[in-house]
Amino acid sequence: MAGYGMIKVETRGKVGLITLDRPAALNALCDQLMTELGQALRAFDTEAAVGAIVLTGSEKAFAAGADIKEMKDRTYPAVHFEDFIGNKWETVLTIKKPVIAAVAGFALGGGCELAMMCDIIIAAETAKFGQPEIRLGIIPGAGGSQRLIRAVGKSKAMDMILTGRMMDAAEAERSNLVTRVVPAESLVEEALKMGEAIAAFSQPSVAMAKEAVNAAHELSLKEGVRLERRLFHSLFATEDQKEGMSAFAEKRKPAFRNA
Ligand code: CO8
Repeated sequence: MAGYGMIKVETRGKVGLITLDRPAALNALCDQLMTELGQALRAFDTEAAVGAIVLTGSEKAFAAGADIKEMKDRTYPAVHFEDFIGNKWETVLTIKKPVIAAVAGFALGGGCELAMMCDIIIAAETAKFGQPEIRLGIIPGAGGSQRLIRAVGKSKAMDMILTGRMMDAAEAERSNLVTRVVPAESLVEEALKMGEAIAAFSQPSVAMAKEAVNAAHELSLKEGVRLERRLFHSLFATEDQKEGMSAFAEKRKPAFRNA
């Protein structure tokens, strides 16, 4: 896939790898970068050979936030009527395949929010998370105030958002913001390994597992369980359910066909 200027895109085995690549601005998430990221995510989502996506940045920064210089002169009517942020920032939420954020260095403001919109966050020991918008006279605008509290609870979310301080990788792991912390040099390989393990399963079941878990953020327990039941039942219409269960009974490895 060619033609991108601020991201790098490659396929490793069954995993799509997107690397944010705007080093001069610590991967600040400007309009062009977010447009390219959305295009790459959508392309991987429709590529049959890809079963999971890893999103990463550089050693120094996953992303240091939305582009402050691009935002600074915007007026209230402009941001309101253009629906600033809007769909472009939320493309990652529409992706059916699992998206793993592999975070090293700064994940601040919109960068932290982008990581939280992914399905799983793996952090390097060097990772630093924060919602420093308060220091700029604004507040998080891409879901940070809502997603951070769901991950780390009210007191710590308030602490992060009201003081604008950063959280290191160890605190992020203790607080359940990330699933695990790994050495910086093996971050991308670990994320790719996780992606490869997920991609080996039947894609319909992976997509439905992702949908069911994410729905827990939005639905009541009763509605969530009802959705889970419907998704669970629907998987009995797939060949892969027959294959997975037959393979277990026959003591062999399943050969999933994503059908
Ligand atoms: N926007 C634009 N440029 C940035 C950003 C940013 N968020 N972060 C860093 N840069 C630029 C710097 O201006 C600098 O450029 P130059 O060399 O031209 O001066 C270059 O990147 C390197 O940065 P520093 O020299 O500052 O590097 P340091 O290692 O000294 O410091 C920090 C690293 C601590 C990460 C520091 O750069 C910093 O504090 N950055 C800003 C962090 C921040 O406030 N992020 C929140 C932004 S607001 C936001 O994300 C709101 C989200 C709302 C939703 C999205 C709506 C679109």
